[in-house]
Amino acid sequence: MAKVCLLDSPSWLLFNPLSFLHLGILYLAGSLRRAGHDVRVLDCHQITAFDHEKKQLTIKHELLEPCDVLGISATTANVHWGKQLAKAWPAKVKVLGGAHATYIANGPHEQFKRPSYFDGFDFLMVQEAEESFREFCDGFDKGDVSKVSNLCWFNELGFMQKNPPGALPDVPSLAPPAFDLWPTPFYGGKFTTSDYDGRGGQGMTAQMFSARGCPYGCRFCADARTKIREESYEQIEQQARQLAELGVTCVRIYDDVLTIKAERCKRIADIMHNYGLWFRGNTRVNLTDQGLFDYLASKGCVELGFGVEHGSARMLKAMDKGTTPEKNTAGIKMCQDTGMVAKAYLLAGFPAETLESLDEMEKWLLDTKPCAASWNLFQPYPGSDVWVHPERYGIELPANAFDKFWQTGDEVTEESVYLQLPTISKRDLVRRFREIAVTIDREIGHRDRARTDNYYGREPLMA
Ligand code: B12
Ligand code: SF4
Repeated sequence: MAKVCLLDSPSWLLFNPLSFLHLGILYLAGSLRRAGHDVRVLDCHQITAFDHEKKQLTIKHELLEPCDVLGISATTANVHWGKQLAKAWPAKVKVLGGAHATYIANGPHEQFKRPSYFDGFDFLMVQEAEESFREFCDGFDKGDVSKVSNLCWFNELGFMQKNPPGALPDVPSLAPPAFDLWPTPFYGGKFTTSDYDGRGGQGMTAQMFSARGCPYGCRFCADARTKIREESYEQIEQQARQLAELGVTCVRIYDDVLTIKAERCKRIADIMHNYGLWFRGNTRVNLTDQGLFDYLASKGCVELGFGVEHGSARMLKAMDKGTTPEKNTAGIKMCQDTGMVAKAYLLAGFPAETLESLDEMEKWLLDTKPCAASWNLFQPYPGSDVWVHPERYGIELPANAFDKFWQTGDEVTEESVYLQLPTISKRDLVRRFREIAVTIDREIGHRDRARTDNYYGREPLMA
């Protein structure tokens, strides 16, 4: 059976690597293990270090385990570092999977399907890959991977070749994510808002998924208008049990919209409660429900994150959010009344942004005062409607799309603003972005620091 090493691409600049495991590779590991393959999961932040001044990744070469198949995951924001790791790895065959590979290979823009954007890898694999990657590893053992579904590669002329797509995995029959293979110790704490500023940086909370897909159509999102596919309650319970046994006390349930079915959401809350797990989830303000929120709070839900995005009704319309600033305020208040942390995810710089709309954003924040805010700059990530149809938004995707680092985090500069919008200059956008960040720090106090600030200078805990 193939020896397989799986890991994410490093994200030192993007979020706090001490807080997030990678669920996609743990699902793959669960399926490969069930099929009898010898799987190792690595934490990319244990085998690399980062020089923040020079923005350079250092690889700890002695920790790269030789293997048959190397599987690396990446989003558009961190694929750059994944390529670097792949080039250095002593593996017989190297495969890139995850959001970036999927949305470029399945996307409409031929100019981005270039070998140089994927160098270091022998193959790309698109879509959810529990079954196709298992097929790939089986094929490796038999010496033939040529028929594996969802597989892509470049021919000698540099053109992308693609095998036919496979069906999406049947979620209710999937093996559970192999949480026990995750090498970094978990953090046993509640991880509430106050932890953003300190303890949150000191260890892993865990993530779970109870369902994949989202029926909504937000135009900046790669998951928009996808079918919901649910795990069974038994599967969810299996995940909760495994996490509790590993000493986890708080879990982020990363379903796109956790509260989409109120009764199901209550059953999930019961399961978490029965295993002594605090949890957090994400929702939308069109799904606010006092009874549900009270129930969640009583069962140990410590935080709900709302995709608020903006304080301007015009901008919410441009994003096709289907919400209004007033509804956003009402949803946040309802959540706050239960004692749960109400976090607002916010997005600046979407096409049609103006100085006036940024003023509205700031005013909304000051009037509403969510408990915490995740303050982000829009980038047209592959998979989103803006990426697929830039012309509809009056923008152009620059030809050198991936020569630039795609994630800005707290370090928003004119350099890091990827798009030139016709409605606001880069200079004004950056200036107001920074000013509003200061407003959030001053008036709300909890910008989502689970990302960068906490971990500078710290090494991940070693198992
Ligand atoms: C949880 C999450 C996060 C977390 C944790 C990230 C992490 N370490 O996993 C946090 C909050 C840190 C985060 C940050 C960001 N995220 Co995020 N995130 C998600 C989210 C909601 C869930 C990911 C997940 O666990 N999915 C469940 C598992 C089962 O699916 P999966 O990871 O995709 O894995 C499957 C397949 O992709 C494939 N696969 C994955 N890896 C591999 C590897 C191999 C070898 C193979 C063969 C297959 C394969 O098989 C897996 C099993 O089916 C997704 C949206 C979503 N619904 O998936 C966005 C998503 C991945 N994030 C996205 C973005 C844009 C970001 C940020 C850039 C946001 C920002 N501005 O800061 C950062 C960058 C992070 C980074 N690592 O680069 C986009 C990516 C779009 C793109 N083109 O790359 C997504 C798709 C959101 C969206 N709908 O637009 N994110
Ligand atoms: S942003 Fe959230 S609600 Fe909107 S389409 Fe994406 S996952 Fe669905």
